Amino acid sequence: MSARGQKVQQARPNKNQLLAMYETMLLIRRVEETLMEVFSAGEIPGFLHVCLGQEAVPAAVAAHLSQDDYIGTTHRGHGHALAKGVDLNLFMAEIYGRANGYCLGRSGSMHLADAGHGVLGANGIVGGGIPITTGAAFACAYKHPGRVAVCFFGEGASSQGAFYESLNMAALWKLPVVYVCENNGWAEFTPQSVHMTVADVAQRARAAGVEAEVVSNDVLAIHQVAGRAIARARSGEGPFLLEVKCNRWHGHFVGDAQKYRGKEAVAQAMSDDCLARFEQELIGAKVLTAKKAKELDQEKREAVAQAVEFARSSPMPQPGDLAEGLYL
Ligand SMILES: Cc1ncc(C[n+]2csc(CCOP(=O)(O)OP(=O)(O)O)c2C)c(N)n1
Repeated sequence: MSARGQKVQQARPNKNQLLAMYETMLLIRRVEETLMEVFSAGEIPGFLHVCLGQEAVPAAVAAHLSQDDYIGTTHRGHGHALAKGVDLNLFMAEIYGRANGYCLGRSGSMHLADAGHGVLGANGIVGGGIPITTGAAFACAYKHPGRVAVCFFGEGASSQGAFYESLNMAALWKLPVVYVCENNGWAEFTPQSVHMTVADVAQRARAAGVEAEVVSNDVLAIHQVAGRAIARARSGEGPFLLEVKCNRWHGHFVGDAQKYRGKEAVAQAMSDDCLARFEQELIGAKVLTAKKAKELDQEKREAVAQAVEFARSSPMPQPGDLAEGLYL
């Protein structure tokens, strides 16, 4: 319901919006595949967590956001930042730890942030983004009515105390925040059944007085519920939690062979391909042709290859610049 008591209707996406979501998913897919490759070849320091198989969530949710809305994200946050519109070259340079990356090469993958696109930051602390994004929602309500904050996290993060504290406060103060839980069934090497007593994170949200809904890993289903949730939040009706049941295709981090998961279970997870499904739907609906899909794929591959070249040829940070950007 809107502030005036009318039910908020979510318009179906038009052809351009459908194609834009498809392109976002395709870009995320090609970026993550490439990052797996170059990380495995030893080109990138630190740890890397990819979101292959989960591309529908960032694409569908960010389709409702504008540049000055905020997002908070996680260690598995590349897709969220890309969907929010960050520059691919500066993104790649940051992941490579280069001086011209978004955070001068100091954050890498797990703390990548870009204030210009409202990306409050990835976070190596599980659940750490939840209170930060809730705080940004308070700032929206206080200083910029009409703006929203969206917080992405995994089901593992919902067992952190900060999750309950944040949702309680958001419900109490009707903050314009949408919590998006990508429930891929695994927290590192632990299946959900071992660390949670409830099937749905949505149950936890409702206990805090936050409305919640569970959807499958389907880009249009996510787009519809996210649209309603974000419109409600914008009009002052308070927080919402959207839980997407999805699958983690690969190990927790790049290099984790996930021996703790049977081959059949992995194959089963990988059969849930949100991008391939969406592509077939778009072709069936005559929004896309197989030829156009190939062209777009080539375009994304070239853009990613060019960003990798940009990052490789970018300068390393210098020790003497360490204090640059700090408040002293
Ligand atoms: C406070 C904290 N505890 C533990 C860890 C180690 N850790 C890193 S990722 C992770 C699991 C996160 O699972 P989930 O929130 O479901 O996200 P996913 O990895 O599935 O995307 C854990 C326990 C951490 N980084 N921070």
